[in-house]
Amino acid sequence: MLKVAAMRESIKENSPLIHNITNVVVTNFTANGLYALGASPVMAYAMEEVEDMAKIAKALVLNIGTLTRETNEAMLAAGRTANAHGVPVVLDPVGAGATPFRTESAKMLLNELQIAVIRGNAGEIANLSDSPVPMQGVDSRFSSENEKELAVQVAKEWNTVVCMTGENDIITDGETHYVVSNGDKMLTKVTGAGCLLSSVTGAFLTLEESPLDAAAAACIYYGIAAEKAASRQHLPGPGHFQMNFLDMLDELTEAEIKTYMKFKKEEIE
Ligand code: ATP
Ligand code: TZP
Ligand code: MG
Ligand code: MG
Repeated sequence: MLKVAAMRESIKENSPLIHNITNVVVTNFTANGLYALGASPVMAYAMEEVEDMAKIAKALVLNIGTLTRETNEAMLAAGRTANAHGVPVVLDPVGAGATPFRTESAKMLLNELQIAVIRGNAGEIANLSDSPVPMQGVDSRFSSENEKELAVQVAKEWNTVVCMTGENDIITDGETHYVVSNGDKMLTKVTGAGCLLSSVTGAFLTLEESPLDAAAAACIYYGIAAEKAASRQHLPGPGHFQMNFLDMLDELTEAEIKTYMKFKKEEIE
């Protein structure tokens, strides 16, 4: 059984440092979301310091949302240091497939680094396979009847865990998969919902769990917090949802997690 509540308690107790090289859109939301969870965020991008920061972090999150040549190089340097020091690395391939620069950067990082978890929407994950699909900027307009097969194929190809999110989240290492059904459509009305989940996944990766279990637990915790935030009375729209959601990332109780968690775990034949 996945010990989601215990994992969250452990994050709160240890307050792990999460080094984010992320995009300019979501920086503040990501930092606040990590604080609400109980982790300690830092954003550091300069070539002069990324290696020093990655060395002391407990997880590194690479997010290509507003990529530049400089941040691309900084991500590679930080990732190499993290790998050398046993610091787990999450890749969020934001908008992979929308432009060649993004696709090539994501594939370069996957080729050069050991990535513990790739967290992306279905379109982004498809664009890391041999069968590219069109993207509308950072949003996925792609859906497939063979979602599980796609996630498994990409996990095997890059030898990593894939966390492919959407209405259902599919998390797989190529041999086992979780399907997590927690979440709320309001998450698609707030920018950075995916990016923050990637950083929250980084926080769960700091524990003594496999990357597969850590990523699944992150999706469950995050999805329940969204459900609770959306079900609060007097919800005029996405603005209030975003605030409620930060509150719920902080407040969620063990009893609520146990009551509302919705997932399946299956071995792949
Ligand atoms: P996109 O840019 O396409 O919105 P993203 O990178 O923001 O992608 P999402 O796939 O939207 O990432 O996932 C972010 C969170 O939103 C995840 O927790 C996921 O479960 C949740 N989510 C996304 N779509 C839905 C939906 N239709 N219903 C419930 N939860 C959803
Ligand atoms: N443009 C570049 S990065 C970004 C936008 C709108 C944020 C994407 O956030 P998410 O979490 O993938 O929806
Ligand atoms: Mg989104
Ligand atoms: Mg995204």
